[in-house]
Amino acid sequence: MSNKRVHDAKNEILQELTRYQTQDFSFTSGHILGSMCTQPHPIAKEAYMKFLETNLGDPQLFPGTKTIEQKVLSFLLDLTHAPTTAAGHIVGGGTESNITSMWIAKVLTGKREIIIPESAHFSFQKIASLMDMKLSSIPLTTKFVMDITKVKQAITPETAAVVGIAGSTELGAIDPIPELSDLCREEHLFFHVDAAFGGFVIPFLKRLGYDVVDFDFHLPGVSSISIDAHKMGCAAIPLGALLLRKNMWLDAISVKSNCVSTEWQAGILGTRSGGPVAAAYAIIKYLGKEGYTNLVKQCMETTLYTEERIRQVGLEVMMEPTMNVIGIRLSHPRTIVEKLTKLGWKVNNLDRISSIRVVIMPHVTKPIIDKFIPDLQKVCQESGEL
Ligand code: 0PR
Repeated sequence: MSNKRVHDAKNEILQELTRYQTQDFSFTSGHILGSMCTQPHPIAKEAYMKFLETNLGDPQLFPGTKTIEQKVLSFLLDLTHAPTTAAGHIVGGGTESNITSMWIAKVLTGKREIIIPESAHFSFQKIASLMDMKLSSIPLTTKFVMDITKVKQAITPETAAVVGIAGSTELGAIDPIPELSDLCREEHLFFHVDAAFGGFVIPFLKRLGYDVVDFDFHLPGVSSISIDAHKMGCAAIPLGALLLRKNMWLDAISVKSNCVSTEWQAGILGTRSGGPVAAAYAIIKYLGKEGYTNLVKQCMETTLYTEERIRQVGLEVMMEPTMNVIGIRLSHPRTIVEKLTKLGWKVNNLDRISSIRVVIMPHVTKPIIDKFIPDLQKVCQESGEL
């Protein structure tokens, strides 16, 4: 092909891609109020592109990228007060972390029952189906957290693990992790904390002086933690980690690997891009704990402002926000979501608890909320919610 024809073909393909891309919502629009992800920071984007060809499934081919992976894990282990015996595994996100953790619990205990709160992320449904495990779903208290007395009653000789959530998908609620930790310690049970969202929020809320529940390895009964950098960590998708109290538990999910440069490979995936790991490292290093504290401060202030504005128009919030997630109580949430979508706003329908969810990520600012509230008020008046 001539240079001109190559150039034209390239342009045509890129134009086609742009046509598809314009159908997508973009975080820059400021209208995405229902996502637990945000626009990756420019430094994360640049780092991602730089490591596009790397494969963490073959660490001897990419030892430099492997070192970056260890550095990301070290930051996360430090953030969660992990003991020196701890280790971590980089995964694609909360779903993969939760699956991997329950895989470990199943192998270590040889048992199949998992005790989860009613508010658990739907990844546990996948776990039950994939690994032939049985879920025992615990009702919530009026504060939308796991009822500890019901957890005690649900423990059986077949219990493989108990799961608590530090930042629930629906409302950002934090289960009574310290009490669950004590209980699991007494009963010698594997205790997994799903902090996919809250893991990058709670440590910084604590630094800011907010009174939040402990959730991490400080608590001796916590066995493993899911934490996602592609949510409040502002890294690029996909980047999560499963953190484990004991590094030897990685053996439970390792197999002998032929052809690649390591003898053993841990986890679900084989080939894994180093791009997201480099992106996560870049943003972690760039922001540091100080930078994340400022981000969380900003998100929390906007959350409290939003809560106030919601109450002012006469609507009710599901609970006082613990973190940057707000549930708004409605009789017909689906109708409101549809009407808001027509006005260009993306919020989530929480049919299960008759409400809608707004997540105040770093791209959601007070001026955006000032535009959103009148539209919310209008659609609620039209629909008889107000
Ligand atoms: N655990 C918790 C507590 C979660 O909230 C989520 C996802 C997961 C695990 C699973 O994480 P991955 O989706 O990374 O595997 N919660 C988000 C939610 O349902 C996922 C999400 C994010 C959905 C951005 C939409 C979106 O635009 O809201």
